[in-house]
Amino acid sequence: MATSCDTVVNVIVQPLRESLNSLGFEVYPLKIGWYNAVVSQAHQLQYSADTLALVVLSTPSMFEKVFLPFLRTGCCKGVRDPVDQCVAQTIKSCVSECLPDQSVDITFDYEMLPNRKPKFLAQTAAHVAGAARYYQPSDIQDPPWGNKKMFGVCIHPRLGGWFAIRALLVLKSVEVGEALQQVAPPNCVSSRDARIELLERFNLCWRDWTYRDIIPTEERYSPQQREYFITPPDQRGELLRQWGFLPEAETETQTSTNKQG
Ligand code: B12
Repeated sequence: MATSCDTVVNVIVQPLRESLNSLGFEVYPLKIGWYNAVVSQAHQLQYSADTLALVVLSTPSMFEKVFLPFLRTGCCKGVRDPVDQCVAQTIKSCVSECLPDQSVDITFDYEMLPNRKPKFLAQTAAHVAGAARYYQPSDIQDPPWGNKKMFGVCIHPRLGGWFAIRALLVLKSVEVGEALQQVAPPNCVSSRDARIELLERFNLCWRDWTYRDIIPTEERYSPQQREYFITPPDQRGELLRQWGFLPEAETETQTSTNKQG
């Protein structure tokens, strides 16, 4: 089905966007071809270049709007990572409600291929969709860290680093052709010095979260959300018990990754 941008955005994407926005998520459209144009062969997504995809970000309010209510339902018992579980459940249910007639492949940030590569590169997807600019070490000439391996980081124009990239939705039978125009993500960390500072914070002291405040932001994680993500994953079950979301003797909730939001 070849569709004009207006039709796709208004008729297909808008209901999903509104529904996820109300729950603390943001949704940005992209074409698979934009993503495949920049990643290496090993990371190519096997869809035609004009296929419509959506990248989904969680914003700070997701914690209060969706995660705390999810915990109150008692669904976190025995779950490996309660946030991942909650996000997956929310996105899947919004997709089936808002896109009932579409065939949608949903991939989450934590999903890996058998060769242990991520199923999609979340930062690249966010950048090509215009959601958050991906600052990569390769953008900086003669970096002060020399040949040391450094990871890149996305910065959102309104949220700085206070967000996570959660999922890629591919609408397999929607081709958008020339109608969907690519928008560059705002370049909010523009000077070389600021970019060096950003990458150093993200790589050398990411646990203090100062990379998230590299620019002034409209929203941040609440004290309760910070407490949750700052707690090492293997101790989050105990924290949920203290908060009253798990019964006293329960030991089932185990999280094995070292993941924050
Ligand atoms: C594996 C992984 C890790 C590994 C390795 C990191 C890495 N970047 O390789 C480890 C465990 C170290 C890690 C740590 C952290 N991670 Co991590 N991690 C991931 C994960 C699952 C995959 C990343 C990956 O393997 N990349 C592979 C490499 C090869 O990709 P790449 O370097 O970007 O290379 C590609 C681009 O350069 C692209 N490309 C080439 N040319 C061009 C040109 C342009 C213009 C563009 C856009 C792209 C592009 O092509 C290359 C591939 O061919 C992602 C989620 C995901 N599914 O993407 C989260 C993710 C990157 N992690 C994230 C975070 C927050 C962290 C931590 C802070 C911990 C945490 N979760 O709180 C730490 C910080 C890093 C540190 N100092 O240790 C966030 C980053 C958010 C952001 N704002 O950018 C992500 C996106 C998860 C999320 N849900 O939001 N992580």
